[in-house]
Amino acid sequence: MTRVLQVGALKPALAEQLVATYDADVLPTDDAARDAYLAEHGEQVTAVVTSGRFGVDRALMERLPGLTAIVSFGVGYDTTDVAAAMERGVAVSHTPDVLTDCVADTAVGLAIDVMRGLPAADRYVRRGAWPTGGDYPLTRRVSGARVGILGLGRIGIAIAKRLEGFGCEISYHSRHRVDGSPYDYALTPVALAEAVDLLVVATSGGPASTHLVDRDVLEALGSDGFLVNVARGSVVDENALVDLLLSGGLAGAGLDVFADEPHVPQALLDLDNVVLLPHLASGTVETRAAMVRLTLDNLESWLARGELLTPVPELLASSARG
Ligand code: 8YV
Repeated sequence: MTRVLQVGALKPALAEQLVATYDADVLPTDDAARDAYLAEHGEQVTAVVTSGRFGVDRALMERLPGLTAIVSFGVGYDTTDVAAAMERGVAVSHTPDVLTDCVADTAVGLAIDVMRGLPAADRYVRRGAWPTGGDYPLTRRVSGARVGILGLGRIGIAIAKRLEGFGCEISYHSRHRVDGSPYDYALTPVALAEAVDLLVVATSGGPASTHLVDRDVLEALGSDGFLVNVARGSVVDENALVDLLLSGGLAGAGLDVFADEPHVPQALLDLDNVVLLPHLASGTVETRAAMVRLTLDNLESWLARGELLTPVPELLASSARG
């Protein structure tokens, strides 16, 4: 018997298909109703569909002893406890590749916006400041800038390729040096930040990368340096970021992600040299449709053949070892 459970709010197109095809349940959000659902049906649930925003933690897995797979929408899956899933033999999938281009496009957009001050200049025109204020202050050149990519995975590479087209000099830091990469490898995030004008964060989230961009890294980037983050808010020490932006220790930041979404620190809202986006990097009609499709295809393939199309890397690594 298959019982599919939706955990967290999902795109309507995905949620509707889950009901139409699998007669899926939705885990209630109210604590008492959730508890009652799990007590009554938890043992029958065989597959969970969720997203990177919600995920499945260890405590929820314990309430789902018959669970065989967690199918997650989004490339990032730091909200799902993959170690707990692996201990239980629960498979986990995500939706890589289909969103790479749009996320990379957004990173480049943020870089241009923040370095050239485009949103701030737009505000200048709109508030009628141009006729009296005259020429807008000079901004910083993107073409030819030295760019550091933190996390040279699929998305990091796509960002680097785009910025190569701008004549940028690319270097990177990743957990491991990437074989055959044409870009210079920096041994540490601090060394990378010291060497560049723009640091782009494109690493995956989760405990291993929490505050990888700490105060030291931001200080190394310095008062002429810019930060762009399209990864996870948890990767950057947001308090240190705010301090340095306020004190002039950093030139500016373009952020699609925050430590406590959807809440953005007031200090950031008050600054003119930051560009703030509501976690929209993959949010195009085309890419979201492809993400919905890949999520459904993973579920279908798991239920029909016991195979995930795009398992998370930890699972791939353990099957390669085993
Ligand atoms: C998703 C994202 O919209 O894929 C990711 O990791 O951050 C976004 O593209 C989000 O995860 C959905 O919850």
